[in-house]
Amino acid sequence: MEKKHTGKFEIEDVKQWSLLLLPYKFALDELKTKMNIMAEETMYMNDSNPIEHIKTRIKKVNSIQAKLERKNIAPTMRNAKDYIFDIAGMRIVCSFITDIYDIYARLSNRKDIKIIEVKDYIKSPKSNGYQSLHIIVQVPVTLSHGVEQVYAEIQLRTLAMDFWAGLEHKIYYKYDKKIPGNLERELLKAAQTAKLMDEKMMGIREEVRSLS
Ligand code: 0O2
Repeated sequence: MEKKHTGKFEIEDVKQWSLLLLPYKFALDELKTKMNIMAEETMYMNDSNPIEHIKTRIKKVNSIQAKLERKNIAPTMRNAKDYIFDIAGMRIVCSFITDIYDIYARLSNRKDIKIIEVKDYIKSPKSNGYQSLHIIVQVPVTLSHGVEQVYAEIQLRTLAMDFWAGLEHKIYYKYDKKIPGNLERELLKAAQTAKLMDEKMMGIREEVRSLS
């Protein structure tokens, strides 16, 4: 009898969380369209695409709850909405660092996207070497009951930064979040190499541009 009740409660719970997550999916759909229009327009005007690829994800319910608990906040749906700003996540990968800041400047000038917070891990990389530009935005989403302002996190990084972050992420989980010291040092060196590579590639592009 008790088991049946628990089961029913869980289904209701899952339904409620799915409902909560729906506007975040719509916010990502809106953002994706806006970014694709921006990239296509740039292609026509400058003959180069600032975006290599875009990935989106909705944070899993257990990750949302774990993040709230890490912040010492009760893992409720209300708190998820009020305190977790990266439920909707978009990762934009560019070839060059200048493209990242161009996209950021364009986002800042838009009336339909509100910039809430910026963390520049390119100018100030994390101690492990992690680099990316993180922007928390609010996007209006029109629903049947009206317009909802939905938070999303946009991460902008180069191909080299993305390559590094992808490997570091795998190693981090392989070693259960405790990367051995020698690998940490190797990763830091790799991050510095990625930074040099990004600077070199940018220099080459500028040289080619100045010749044409
Ligand atoms: P997932 O699965 O990628 O979403 P805050 O909200 O400020 O209290 P938060 O969210 O940790 O704290 O802030 P921050 O620094 O903006 O980092 C959030 C996301 O950036 C992470 O999301 C990662 O995607 C990425 N990130 C940050 N630091 C690192 C790092 O050292 N290595 C790698 N590979 N990625 C990093 P999640 O939620 O951890 O995971």
